[in-house]
Amino acid sequence: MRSFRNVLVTGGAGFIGGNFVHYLFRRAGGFTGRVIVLDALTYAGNASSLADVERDFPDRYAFVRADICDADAVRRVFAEYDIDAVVHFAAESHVDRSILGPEAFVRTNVMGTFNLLEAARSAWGFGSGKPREGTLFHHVSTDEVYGSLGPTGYFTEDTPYDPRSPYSASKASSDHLAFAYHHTYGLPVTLSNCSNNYGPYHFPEKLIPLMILNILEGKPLPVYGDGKNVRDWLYVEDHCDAIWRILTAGSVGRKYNVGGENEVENIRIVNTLIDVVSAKAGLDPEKVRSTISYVADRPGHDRRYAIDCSRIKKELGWSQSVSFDEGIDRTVEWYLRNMDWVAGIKSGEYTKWIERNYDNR
Ligand code: NAD
Ligand code: TDX
Repeated sequence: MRSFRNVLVTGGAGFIGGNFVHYLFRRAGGFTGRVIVLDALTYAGNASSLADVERDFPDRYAFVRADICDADAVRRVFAEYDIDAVVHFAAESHVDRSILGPEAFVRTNVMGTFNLLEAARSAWGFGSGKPREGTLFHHVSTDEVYGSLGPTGYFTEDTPYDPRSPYSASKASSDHLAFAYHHTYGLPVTLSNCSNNYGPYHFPEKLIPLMILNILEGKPLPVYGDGKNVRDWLYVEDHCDAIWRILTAGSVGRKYNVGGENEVENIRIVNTLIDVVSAKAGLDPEKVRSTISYVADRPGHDRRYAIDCSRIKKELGWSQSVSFDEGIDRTVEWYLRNMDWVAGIKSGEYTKWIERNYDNR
């Protein structure tokens, strides 16, 4: 088992990065190191999601507000905190936004990843001098790099890349860069391609939190196209567990697919959420169902994703631990109990709070 002293988590104020930081402190067996979150706090970042970690682990947690595209800032973090592992989540992550404004995706996902890889290579001495031992760069990626499936078949780690949106093309590019740094300079890199996550702290532009909040607020429920596109949903904690296993025991230079083995049509997700939210919030489900609104399809909308995750199961003993019913129940409960978090995100209050509370390095 590898162990690390100073883990740099980029994008730790976002959805999965934030859950991963919680996982490191609360669930990762044997982890006693320090976590340094580096996050630019874009619209999707919310450092208050980590307020409990900051309170409970003041000596083992640090937050740096910085852009991964800022080479000097990233270099300083490697030096100041003596980073020995990177878990790289920071990205522009929403497909619809990538269609409206692709440039930010190329900048952060491609140039930002390049910048981090360069900083790691230089700080750890790969490609020149004597490389430092005991380091690892884990790159977090998506199943969307593989393209779109028809009604049958699965993405394996050997499926050729075929990204079809600016988002997935930028992620595919970052995957190639990460492995190029491994092959060319010997940088110790691991990579994971995961399917759709859901759970706490999910930004309410994505299907599941958007539907939960629209149901509660009595707003229309926008379903793209015929609603029959299929995603493979995984509860976010199970993704965090997969990343932890790769970090500590995965083979360097290897990629791992992670998935829920839980294919669901979008319209079924919407109907399930209508039932669960209505039951918990005392709404009439049939009245809510009448607010479903079929809207214009997403341009280039990938039809189906389905992950074959047998490699990580076989090699690292990982498996999903939270069923879809249980995960949806927990997620809806979380949103009902954390409406202040939602309100903060929507008002931008937390962004202003963080600007008051942290130096802008
Ligand atoms: P998110 O949008 O919720 O969070 C992204 C975080 O990155 C935010 O905190 C944001 O402030 C930060 N960030 C953005 N640009 C930055 C920059 N230039 N410099 C520093 N920080 C920056 O995203 P997420 O859903 O948590 O996804 C995290 C990672 O996981 C992404 O790389 C994404 O591609 C990948 N992924 C996501 C899913 C999913 O279902 N959400 C599935 C598979 C893989
Ligand atoms: O309002 C909506 N109506 C709708 O029908 C929204 C927001 C989405 N959809 C559909 C589009 C997709 O088929 O629901 C499905 C899920 O959409 P998103 O939540 O936007 O996720 P997706 O596009 O599948 O991408 C997600 O999974 C892979 C993440 O956002 C990515 O970051 C991740 O890499």
